[in-house]
Amino acid sequence: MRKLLLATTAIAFSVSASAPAFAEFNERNIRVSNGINADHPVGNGIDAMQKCLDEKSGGKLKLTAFWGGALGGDLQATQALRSGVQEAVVTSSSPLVGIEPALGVFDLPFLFANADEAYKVLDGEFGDMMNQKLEAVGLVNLAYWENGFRNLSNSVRPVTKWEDFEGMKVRVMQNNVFLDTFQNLGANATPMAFGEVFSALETKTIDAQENPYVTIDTSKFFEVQKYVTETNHAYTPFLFLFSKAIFDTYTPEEQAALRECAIVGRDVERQVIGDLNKKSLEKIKAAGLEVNVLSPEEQARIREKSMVVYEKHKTEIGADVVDGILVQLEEIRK
Ligand code: TF8
Repeated sequence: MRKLLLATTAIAFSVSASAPAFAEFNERNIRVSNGINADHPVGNGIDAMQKCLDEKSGGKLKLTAFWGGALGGDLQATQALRSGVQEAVVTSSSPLVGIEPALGVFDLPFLFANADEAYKVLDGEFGDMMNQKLEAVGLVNLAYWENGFRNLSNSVRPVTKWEDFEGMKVRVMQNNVFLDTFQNLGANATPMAFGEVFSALETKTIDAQENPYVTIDTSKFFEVQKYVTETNHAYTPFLFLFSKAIFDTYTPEEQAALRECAIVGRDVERQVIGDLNKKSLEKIKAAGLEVNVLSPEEQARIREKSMVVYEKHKTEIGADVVDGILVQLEEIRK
Protein backbone atom coordinates (compact mmCIF):
# COMPACT_ATOMS: atom_id res chain seq x y z
CA MET A 1 0.00 0.00 0.00
CA ARG A 2 2.75 2.40 1.03
CA LYS A 3 4.75 1.47 -2.04
CA LEU A 4 1.73 2.10 -4.24
CA LEU A 5 1.18 5.45 -2.62
CA LEU A 6 4.79 6.43 -3.20
CA ALA A 7 4.56 5.38 -6.81
CA THR A 8 1.37 7.37 -7.33
CA THR A 9 2.90 10.41 -5.70
CA ALA A 10 5.94 10.06 -7.93
CA ILE A 11 3.75 9.95 -11.03
CA ALA A 12 1.73 12.92 -9.83
CA PHE A 13 4.96 14.80 -9.25
CA SER A 14 6.44 13.97 -12.62
CA VAL A 15 3.22 15.02 -14.34
CA SER A 16 3.05 18.29 -12.48
CA ALA A 17 6.77 18.85 -13.08
CA SER A 18 6.44 18.58 -16.84
CA ALA A 19 2.99 20.11 -17.26
CA PRO A 20 3.53 23.65 -15.89
CA ALA A 21 5.66 24.61 -18.88
CA PHE A 22 2.61 24.62 -21.15
CA ALA A 23 -0.26 24.96 -18.65
CA GLU A 24 -0.43 28.69 -19.25
CA PHE A 25 -0.90 28.16 -22.98
CA ASN A 26 -4.17 27.60 -24.80
CA GLU A 27 -4.68 26.29 -28.31
CA ARG A 28 -4.61 29.42 -30.47
CA ASN A 29 -4.94 29.67 -34.21
CA ILE A 30 -3.36 32.94 -35.28
CA ARG A 31 -4.12 34.08 -38.82
CA VAL A 32 -1.34 36.23 -40.26
CA SER A 33 -2.32 38.30 -43.29
CA ASN A 34 0.31 39.21 -45.91
CA GLY A 35 0.15 41.28 -49.07
CA ILE A 36 3.35 39.80 -50.42
CA ASN A 37 3.79 36.20 -51.59
CA ALA A 38 4.96 33.15 -49.63
CA ASP A 39 8.43 33.13 -51.21
CA HIS A 40 9.16 36.61 -49.81
CA PRO A 41 11.58 36.44 -46.81
CA VAL A 42 8.62 37.11 -44.51
CA GLY A 43 7.87 33.41 -45.18
CA ASN A 44 11.22 32.41 -43.68
CA GLY A 45 10.58 34.74 -40.75
CA ILE A 46 7.19 33.20 -40.06
CA ASP A 47 8.67 29.67 -40.19
CA ALA A 48 11.32 30.68 -37.66
CA MET A 49 8.72 32.36 -35.47
CA GLN A 50 6.56 29.22 -35.56
CA LYS A 51 9.49 27.01 -34.54
CA CYS A 52 10.14 29.29 -31.59
CA LEU A 53 6.44 29.28 -30.64
CA ASP A 54 6.34 25.45 -30.85
CA GLU A 55 9.14 25.23 -28.32
CA LYS A 56 7.67 27.78 -25.95
CA SER A 57 4.03 26.67 -26.13
CA GLY A 58 4.36 22.94 -26.76
CA GLY A 59 2.73 23.45 -30.15
CA LYS A 60 -0.30 25.30 -28.84
CA LEU A 61 0.29 28.66 -30.53
CA LYS A 62 -0.15 28.15 -34.27
CA LEU A 63 0.41 30.71 -36.99
CA THR A 64 -1.46 30.31 -40.26
CA ALA A 65 -0.11 32.65 -42.91
CA PHE A 66 -2.22 33.92 -45.79
CA TRP A 67 -0.41 35.36 -48.82
CA GLY A 68 -0.91 37.64 -51.78
CA GLY A 69 -3.58 39.70 -50.07
CA ALA A 70 -5.90 36.69 -49.65
CA LEU A 71 -7.28 38.25 -46.45
CA GLY A 72 -7.39 41.76 -47.95
CA GLY A 73 -4.83 44.51 -48.45
CA ASP A 74 -2.64 46.05 -45.75
CA LEU A 75 -5.16 48.65 -44.66
CA GLN A 76 -8.20 46.40 -44.79
CA ALA A 77 -6.45 43.67 -42.80
CA THR A 78 -5.24 46.19 -40.23
CA GLN A 79 -8.78 47.49 -39.74
CA ALA A 80 -9.92 43.89 -39.21
CA LEU A 81 -7.36 43.68 -36.37
CA ARG A 82 -8.65 46.88 -34.81
CA SER A 83 -12.19 45.56 -34.77
CA GLY A 84 -10.96 42.29 -33.28
CA VAL A 85 -12.04 39.96 -36.08
CA GLN A 86 -8.54 38.99 -37.25
CA GLU A 87 -5.41 38.25 -35.23
CA ALA A 88 -2.36 39.49 -37.13
CA VAL A 89 -0.94 41.20 -40.20
CA VAL A 90 2.52 41.90 -41.58
CA THR A 91 2.06 45.30 -43.20
CA SER A 92 3.99 48.31 -44.35
CA SER A 93 3.56 51.24 -42.02
CA SER A 94 2.89 53.57 -44.96
CA PRO A 95 -0.75 52.73 -45.74
CA LEU A 96 -1.61 53.12 -42.03
CA VAL A 97 -0.98 56.88 -41.70
CA GLY A 98 -4.73 57.50 -41.71
CA ILE A 99 -4.90 55.43 -38.50
CA GLU A 100 -1.75 56.85 -36.88
CA PRO A 101 -0.32 59.94 -38.61
CA ALA A 102 3.00 59.72 -36.73
CA LEU A 103 3.87 56.61 -38.79
CA GLY A 104 4.42 58.99 -41.72
CA VAL A 105 7.83 59.74 -40.27
CA PHE A 106 9.14 56.50 -41.79
CA ASP A 107 8.01 57.61 -45.26
CA LEU A 108 10.17 60.73 -45.35
CA PRO A 109 12.48 60.43 -48.36
CA PHE A 110 16.11 59.50 -47.70
CA LEU A 111 15.56 59.33 -43.94
CA PHE A 112 17.70 56.27 -43.27
CA ALA A 113 21.10 55.97 -44.93
CA ASN A 114 21.46 52.22 -44.35
CA ALA A 115 19.70 49.27 -42.73
CA ASP A 116 21.77 49.35 -39.53
CA GLU A 117 20.58 52.87 -38.82
CA ALA A 118 17.00 51.76 -39.34
CA TYR A 119 17.45 48.78 -36.98
CA LYS A 120 18.85 51.02 -34.23
CA VAL A 121 15.95 53.45 -34.47
CA LEU A 122 13.20 50.84 -34.87
CA ASP A 123 14.45 48.36 -32.27
CA GLY A 124 15.24 51.11 -29.78
CA GLU A 125 13.41 53.81 -27.85
CA PHE A 126 11.99 55.53 -30.90
CA GLY A 127 10.40 52.30 -32.09
CA ASP A 128 8.94 51.74 -28.59
CA MET A 129 7.46 55.22 -28.61
CA MET A 130 5.75 54.52 -31.92
CA ASN A 131 4.50 51.19 -30.55
CA GLN A 132 2.77 53.03 -27.71
CA LYS A 133 0.96 55.20 -30.23
CA LEU A 134 -0.12 52.06 -32.07
CA GLU A 135 -1.47 50.46 -28.88
CA ALA A 136 -3.64 53.52 -28.37
CA VAL A 137 -5.33 52.78 -31.71
CA GLY A 138 -5.87 49.09 -31.00
CA LEU A 139 -2.72 47.60 -32.50
CA VAL A 140 0.11 45.73 -30.77
CA ASN A 141 3.29 45.85 -32.82
CA LEU A 142 5.18 42.68 -31.88
CA ALA A 143 8.30 43.72 -33.79
CA TYR A 144 9.58 45.74 -36.72
CA TRP A 145 10.27 43.40 -39.61
CA GLU A 146 11.84 44.51 -42.86
CA ASN A 147 10.32 45.65 -46.10
CA GLY A 148 13.48 47.47 -47.07
CA PHE A 149 14.99 50.12 -49.27
CA ARG A 150 12.77 50.99 -52.18
CA ASN A 151 13.79 51.21 -55.83
CA LEU A 152 11.99 52.37 -58.94
CA SER A 153 10.87 50.15 -61.81
CA ASN A 154 9.17 51.37 -65.00
CA SER A 155 8.28 50.45 -68.55
CA VAL A 156 9.07 53.68 -70.42
CA ARG A 157 12.69 54.85 -70.07
CA PRO A 158 15.84 54.62 -68.00
CA VAL A 159 15.72 56.96 -65.00
CA THR A 160 19.14 58.36 -64.10
CA LYS A 161 18.22 61.89 -62.95
CA TRP A 162 15.16 63.51 -61.40
CA GLU A 163 14.13 65.14 -64.69
CA ASP A 164 13.48 61.64 -66.05
CA PHE A 165 10.45 61.36 -63.72
CA GLU A 166 8.65 64.07 -65.70
CA GLY A 167 5.13 62.91 -66.55
CA MET A 168 5.83 59.31 -65.59
CA LYS A 169 2.78 57.59 -64.12
CA VAL A 170 4.18 56.20 -60.88
CA ARG A 171 2.06 54.12 -58.55
CA VAL A 172 2.63 55.17 -54.94
CA MET A 173 1.26 53.69 -51.75
CA GLN A 174 -1.83 55.28 -50.26
CA ASN A 175 0.31 57.77 -48.39
CA ASN A 176 0.68 61.54 -48.77
CA VAL A 177 4.40 61.70 -48.09
CA PHE A 178 5.05 59.33 -51.02
CA LEU A 179 2.50 61.15 -53.15
CA ASP A 180 4.22 64.50 -52.57
CA THR A 181 7.72 63.11 -52.95
CA PHE A 182 6.98 61.81 -56.44
CA GLN A 183 4.85 64.77 -57.49
CA ASN A 184 7.65 67.06 -56.42
CA LEU A 185 9.98 65.17 -58.77
CA GLY A 186 7.61 65.81 -61.66
CA ALA A 187 5.99 62.39 -61.76
CA ASN A 188 2.30 61.82 -62.21
CA ALA A 189 1.91 59.99 -58.90
CA THR A 190 -1.09 57.70 -58.48
CA PRO A 191 -2.01 56.20 -55.09
CA MET A 192 -3.06 52.58 -55.42
CA ALA A 193 -3.40 49.52 -53.18
CA PHE A 194 -0.62 46.98 -53.58
CA GLY A 195 -2.96 44.24 -54.79
CA GLU A 196 -3.78 46.21 -57.94
CA VAL A 197 -0.21 47.03 -58.95
CA PHE A 198 0.68 44.00 -61.07
CA SER A 199 -2.28 44.24 -63.41
CA ALA A 200 -2.04 48.06 -63.59
CA LEU A 201 1.56 47.69 -64.76
CA GLU A 202 0.63 44.90 -67.13
CA THR A 203 -2.18 46.90 -68.77
CA LYS A 204 0.00 50.06 -68.69
CA THR A 205 -2.55 51.96 -66.61
CA ILE A 206 0.62 53.00 -64.78
CA ASP A 207 4.23 53.11 -66.01
CA ALA A 208 6.11 52.66 -62.80
CA GLN A 209 6.09 51.52 -59.19
CA GLU A 210 8.64 51.51 -56.38
CA ASN A 211 9.44 48.66 -54.00
CA PRO A 212 12.49 46.76 -52.73
CA TYR A 213 14.20 44.33 -55.13
CA VAL A 214 12.81 41.28 -53.30
CA THR A 215 9.26 42.52 -53.89
CA ILE A 216 9.93 43.41 -57.54
CA ASP A 217 11.12 39.79 -57.76
CA THR A 218 8.62 37.83 -55.63
CA SER A 219 5.56 39.82 -56.75
CA LYS A 220 6.72 39.34 -60.36
CA PHE A 221 6.70 43.06 -61.26
CA PHE A 222 9.89 42.51 -63.29
CA GLU A 223 7.83 40.48 -65.77
CA VAL A 224 5.92 43.61 -66.79
CA GLN A 225 8.67 46.26 -66.45
CA LYS A 226 11.71 47.20 -68.57
CA TYR A 227 13.86 49.49 -66.43
CA VAL A 228 14.96 49.54 -62.82
CA THR A 229 16.78 52.32 -61.00
CA GLU A 230 18.45 51.76 -57.68
CA THR A 231 17.21 54.90 -55.96
CA ASN A 232 17.09 53.72 -52.32
CA HIS A 233 14.77 56.66 -51.79
CA ALA A 234 13.06 55.28 -48.70
CA TYR A 235 13.35 52.45 -46.20
CA THR A 236 9.87 51.41 -45.16
CA PRO A 237 9.52 48.99 -42.24
CA PHE A 238 7.08 46.13 -41.93
CA LEU A 239 5.08 46.00 -38.70
CA PHE A 240 4.08 42.61 -37.26
CA LEU A 241 0.78 43.78 -35.87
CA PHE A 242 -1.54 41.93 -33.54
CA SER A 243 -5.13 42.84 -32.72
CA LYS A 244 -5.01 44.48 -29.29
CA ALA A 245 -8.57 43.34 -28.59
CA ILE A 246 -7.49 39.71 -29.10
CA PHE A 247 -4.02 40.07 -27.56
CA ASP A 248 -5.57 41.34 -24.33
CA THR A 249 -7.48 38.06 -23.95
CA TYR A 250 -4.25 36.00 -24.10
CA THR A 251 -2.34 34.88 -20.99
CA PRO A 252 0.83 36.79 -20.07
CA GLU A 253 2.86 33.72 -21.09
CA GLU A 254 1.21 33.62 -24.51
CA GLN A 255 1.82 37.33 -24.97
CA ALA A 256 5.47 37.03 -23.95
CA ALA A 257 6.03 34.07 -26.29
CA LEU A 258 4.53 36.01 -29.20
CA ARG A 259 6.70 39.06 -28.52
CA GLU A 260 9.87 37.01 -28.09
CA CYS A 261 9.28 34.78 -31.10
CA ALA A 262 8.39 37.75 -33.34
CA ILE A 263 11.90 39.01 -32.64
CA VAL A 264 13.40 35.62 -33.53
CA GLY A 265 11.43 35.74 -36.80
CA ARG A 266 12.44 39.33 -37.43
CA ASP A 267 16.14 38.50 -37.25
CA VAL A 268 15.76 35.61 -39.69
CA GLU A 269 13.65 37.69 -42.06
CA ARG A 270 16.13 40.56 -42.10
CA GLN A 271 18.99 38.14 -42.69
CA VAL A 272 17.22 36.43 -45.61
CA ILE A 273 16.36 39.81 -47.19
CA GLY A 274 20.04 40.75 -47.03
CA ASP A 275 20.92 37.59 -48.99
CA LEU A 276 17.97 37.64 -51.37
CA ASN A 277 18.41 41.30 -52.35
CA LYS A 278 21.44 40.43 -54.47
CA LYS A 279 19.81 37.32 -55.94
CA SER A 280 16.65 39.22 -56.80
CA LEU A 281 18.71 41.88 -58.56
CA GLU A 282 20.49 39.17 -60.57
CA LYS A 283 17.15 37.64 -61.51
CA ILE A 284 15.82 41.04 -62.64
CA LYS A 285 18.92 41.57 -64.81
CA ALA A 286 18.76 38.03 -66.20
CA ALA A 287 15.15 38.70 -67.23
CA GLY A 288 16.52 41.42 -69.53
CA LEU A 289 15.71 44.57 -67.57
CA GLU A 290 18.08 47.51 -67.77
CA VAL A 291 19.31 48.37 -64.28
CA ASN A 292 20.74 51.81 -63.45
CA VAL A 293 22.23 52.96 -60.19
CA LEU A 294 21.83 56.64 -59.31
CA SER A 295 25.19 58.35 -59.16
CA PRO A 296 26.03 59.77 -55.72
CA GLU A 297 25.78 63.30 -57.19
CA GLU A 298 22.34 62.60 -58.62
CA GLN A 299 21.17 60.98 -55.41
CA ALA A 300 22.31 64.10 -53.52
CA ARG A 301 20.40 66.31 -55.99
CA ILE A 302 17.21 64.30 -55.59
CA ARG A 303 17.60 64.25 -51.83
CA GLU A 304 18.01 67.99 -51.70
CA LYS A 305 15.03 68.56 -53.95
CA SER A 306 12.96 66.27 -51.70
CA MET A 307 13.63 68.13 -48.46
CA VAL A 308 10.56 70.35 -48.96
CA VAL A 309 8.52 67.23 -48.20
CA TYR A 310 9.91 67.16 -44.65
CA GLU A 311 8.71 70.70 -43.98
CA LYS A 312 5.37 70.16 -45.66
CA HIS A 313 4.49 67.08 -43.56
CA LYS A 314 6.08 67.97 -40.26
CA THR A 315 2.94 69.24 -38.55
CA GLU A 316 0.76 66.38 -39.70
CA ILE A 317 3.32 63.75 -38.60
CA GLY A 318 4.08 65.65 -35.39
CA ALA A 319 6.99 68.08 -35.08
CA ASP A 320 8.22 66.25 -31.95
CA VAL A 321 8.25 62.95 -33.85
CA VAL A 322 10.15 64.33 -36.86
CA ASP A 323 12.65 66.22 -34.70
CA GLY A 324 12.95 63.20 -32.40
CA ILE A 325 14.03 60.84 -35.15
CA LEU A 326 16.41 63.38 -36.69
CA VAL A 327 18.11 63.96 -33.34
CA GLN A 328 18.44 60.23 -32.80
CA LEU A 329 19.89 59.73 -36.26
CA GLU A 330 22.41 62.48 -35.58
CA GLU A 331 23.45 60.64 -32.42
CA ILE A 332 23.81 57.35 -34.29
CA ARG A 333 25.91 58.99 -37.02
CA LYS A 334 28.40 60.57 -34.59
C1 TF8 B 1 3.55 48.54 -51.13
C2 TF8 B 1 4.23 47.88 -49.95
C3 TF8 B 1 3.82 46.41 -50.01
C4 TF8 B 1 3.81 45.71 -48.69
C5 TF8 B 1 3.18 44.31 -48.80
C6 TF8 B 1 1.79 44.33 -49.35
O1 TF8 B 1 4.23 48.88 -52.10
O2 TF8 B 1 5.62 48.02 -50.01
O3 TF8 B 1 4.68 45.74 -50.85
O4 TF8 B 1 3.18 46.44 -47.72
O5 TF8 B 1 3.13 43.72 -47.58
O6 TF8 B 1 2.35 48.68 -51.06
